[in-house]
Amino acid sequence: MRRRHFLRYLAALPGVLLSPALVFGGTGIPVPSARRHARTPLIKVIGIGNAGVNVLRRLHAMNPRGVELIFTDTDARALHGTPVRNRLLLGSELTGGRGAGHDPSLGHDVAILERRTINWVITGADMVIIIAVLGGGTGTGVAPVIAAIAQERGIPVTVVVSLPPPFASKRFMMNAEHGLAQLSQITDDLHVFPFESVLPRNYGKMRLIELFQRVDAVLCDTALRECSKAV
Ligand SMILES: Nc1nc2c(ncn2[C@@H]2O[C@H](COP(=O)(O)OP(=O)(O)OP(=O)(O)O)[C@@H](O)[C@H]2O)c(=O)[nH]1
Ligand SMILES: [Mg+2]
Repeated sequence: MRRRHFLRYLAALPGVLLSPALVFGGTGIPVPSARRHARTPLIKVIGIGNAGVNVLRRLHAMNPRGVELIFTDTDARALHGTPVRNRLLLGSELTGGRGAGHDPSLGHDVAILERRTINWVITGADMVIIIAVLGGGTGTGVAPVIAAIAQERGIPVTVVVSLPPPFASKRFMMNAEHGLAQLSQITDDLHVFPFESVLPRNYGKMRLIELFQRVDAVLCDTALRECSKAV
C-alpha cells in the first residue's frame, strides 16, 4: 500500500470502526431508532361466559407476556377468584348478576347495553382474541357484539370457540349454530372446535369435568399460539 493511501486509510479508521455494520452487527443496516423503541403489540384476550372464563383461568396460570386478560360474564359467581382488576361483570341490571339463562338474545341485549364499557375495555388493543364455548346465553350472545365493536374500531379480531357437547340439549346446539353464523359474518379469523374433535374416541367413559378440561386446554393452547404469532 502506498504511503498516501495508508494515511488515508488510517484517517478513515475511526469511521470504519464505528460503522453501523460493526456497531449493530450483521448487515450493516442500522436498526431505525423508532423500531428499536417500538412497543410490542398489546393483545387483549376476552374469555366470555362460564366456559370462556375457565379457559382464561388456565391462560392466566401460564402468565403470557404482552397479553391482557379480561374475564367477562353476566354471572357474578362465575367470576369468583378471577383477578379483580381484570373482571368484567356485564348487565347486572338485566340479569341480576345471575347469568343469561341460556338465552343468547339476553346476552346480546346485555352487550348492547354495555357497549360503552366494552369500547372502553378494548381501548389500546392491537388485537382482540375472543374465547367462548357456544350454546349458552352469555358466550353466544355477547361474543358477536364484542367482535363487531372491535371490528368497527379497526382492531383485528380472532375468535376461538368450541361447540357444545353432542349430549347438550337441542336448544344449546341451535344457539351455538346461530352464534357461529353471526361470528363468521364478522371475522374470518375464526377457530372452531366441534366438541368431539378434540377428544379421544373413548370420551364417553370420561367424566364431564375431564371432558371440559380437555376442551379448555385446546382453546387455551390455540389462543396462546395466536398471541405468540401476533407478538
Ligand atoms: N369446555 C367447557 N365447556 C363448558 C364449561 N362450562 C360449561 N361448558 C359448556 O359450554 C356451553 C356454554 O355454557 P356456559 O359457558 O356455561 O354458558 P354461558 O356462556 O355462561 O351462558 P349463560 O350461563 O347462559 O349465561 C355449554 O354447552 C356447556 O355444556 C367449561 O368450563 N368448559
Ligand atoms: Mg354462565
